[in-house]
Amino acid sequence: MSGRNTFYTTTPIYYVNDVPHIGHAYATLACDVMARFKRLDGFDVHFLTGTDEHGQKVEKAAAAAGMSPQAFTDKVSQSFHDLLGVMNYSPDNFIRTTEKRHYASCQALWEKLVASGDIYLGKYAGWYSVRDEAFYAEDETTVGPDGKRRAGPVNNEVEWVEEPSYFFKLSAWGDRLLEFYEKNPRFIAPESRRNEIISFVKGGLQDLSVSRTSFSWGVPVPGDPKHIMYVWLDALTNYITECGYPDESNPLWRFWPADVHVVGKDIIRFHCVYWPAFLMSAGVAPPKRVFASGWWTTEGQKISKSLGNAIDPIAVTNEFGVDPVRYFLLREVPFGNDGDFQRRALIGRLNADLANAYGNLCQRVLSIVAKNCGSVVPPKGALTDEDKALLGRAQGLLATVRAEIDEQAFHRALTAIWEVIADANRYVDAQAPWALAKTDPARRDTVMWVLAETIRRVTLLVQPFMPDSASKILEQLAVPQEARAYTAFDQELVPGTALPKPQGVFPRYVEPTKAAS
Ligand code: ME8
Repeated sequence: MSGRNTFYTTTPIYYVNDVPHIGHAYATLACDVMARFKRLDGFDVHFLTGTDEHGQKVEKAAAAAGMSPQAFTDKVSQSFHDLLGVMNYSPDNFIRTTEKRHYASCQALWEKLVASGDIYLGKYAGWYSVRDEAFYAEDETTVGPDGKRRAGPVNNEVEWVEEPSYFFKLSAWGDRLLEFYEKNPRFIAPESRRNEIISFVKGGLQDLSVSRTSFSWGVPVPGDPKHIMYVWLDALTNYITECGYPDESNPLWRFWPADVHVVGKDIIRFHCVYWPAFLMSAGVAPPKRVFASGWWTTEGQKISKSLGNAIDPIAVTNEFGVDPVRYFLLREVPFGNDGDFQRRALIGRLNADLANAYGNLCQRVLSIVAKNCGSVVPPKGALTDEDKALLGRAQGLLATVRAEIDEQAFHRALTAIWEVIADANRYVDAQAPWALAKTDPARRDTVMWVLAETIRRVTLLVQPFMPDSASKILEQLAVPQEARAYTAFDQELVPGTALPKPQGVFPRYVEPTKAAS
């Protein structure tokens, strides 16, 4: 074992009832940035994503597609797997709940819950939303003008269900959950979600139905296979299946408890109430943190299949490039808030932040170095206060970005980095190296060294967000692979190092002109 600090982050596992859209790409992006940052920062990282393949919703979607559930899930799961390449994600594994090891893990957890005395057989009579795969109390539902009863975060339809069911004694866990939230103030973020969960638990918990008998696509209950485990009990367990549960001698068990489960705001009740209660009942430590991301709309509208307005990650990255889309998603909206995906805003950021600010800084600096400094890292003379100020701000960025990443405040990390980029652009204008070429070439060289060194530091921090673009820029600064981790953050550029020919990394986006008139 490595002896390094571990970091384990997970995405929600995606239902395979539909193909992925930008909303699905979002949680995985946040995890990817954290995983990449932590790897560069010396952590022993495990990053997990995957697909949630059981339950009534998936069974119905398979039937509607005229396919067997297994063939259907194989097909749709592949489209989520393909998304990893499309968005340049770097998970360590992709889990599917139809894997054998996952059945074993769910059944082992079930047996622990039984042994704890938290499972009993009864009969469920109440409301169920197949879309949410969630049970709702009568007072959580409302009947709309169309006469349909609805409930839940997106007001999906519910149906009446009456069937034999095993229950988990969730009602007995309220006080222990409240105590757990109290002792672990970082467990639920952002703060508004924490308040929402605490008041839900304070309102009193009902026992939770954890098996169904009206369909068969799922993990059978040990010893009573007519019962299929509730899909959320099955799905949540994926996070420990990955670590080898119940075999705590599995080397991957070192990653449990997870550092951050990233989830959508619609599924926090499952992650912040049910999941820690199941784990505590089974004698397993709950995760350290659950961060709830907001939801994307597109051009002001809810993303919906019927409107056909879902942003397809393949189409949008083909048009704008992977890195600009990654940047936009995390820069445009504070993580945790809802956001509106507007094409105009994406183009605005691409041109202003990437092409004009960052791209132009790299381009100006690297082309002067290539043309006027002999294509090598220029010599560094005595530093002025202005030089030291800029270098100091770039140096201070690592601590700032590290702290923001630990809060999942990606937009603030990016804002801090772009402030230094703006400082560097102002410094170029103020120092006017093109004028120094005639009056004081040695000073010009120092200015160019300060700029190249600032770009190096900034770009080391851009790596987790825009890996390919950062890599191209670091290549142009001849920063070798082994000097790109944060242990090498203070390893300055060495004057005289030969540099390759510079090339633009962030072209401006120009709307394709309408057919020539
Ligand atoms: O909930 N914007 O799966 P899922 C942002 N299988 N995020 C969005 C979004 C949008 N427009 N639409 C969906 C499930 N999401 C369960 C998870 S975890 C043990 C099981 C997010 O495919 C949504 O909030 O319905 C959720 O976090 C994720 O996509 C997966 O949704």
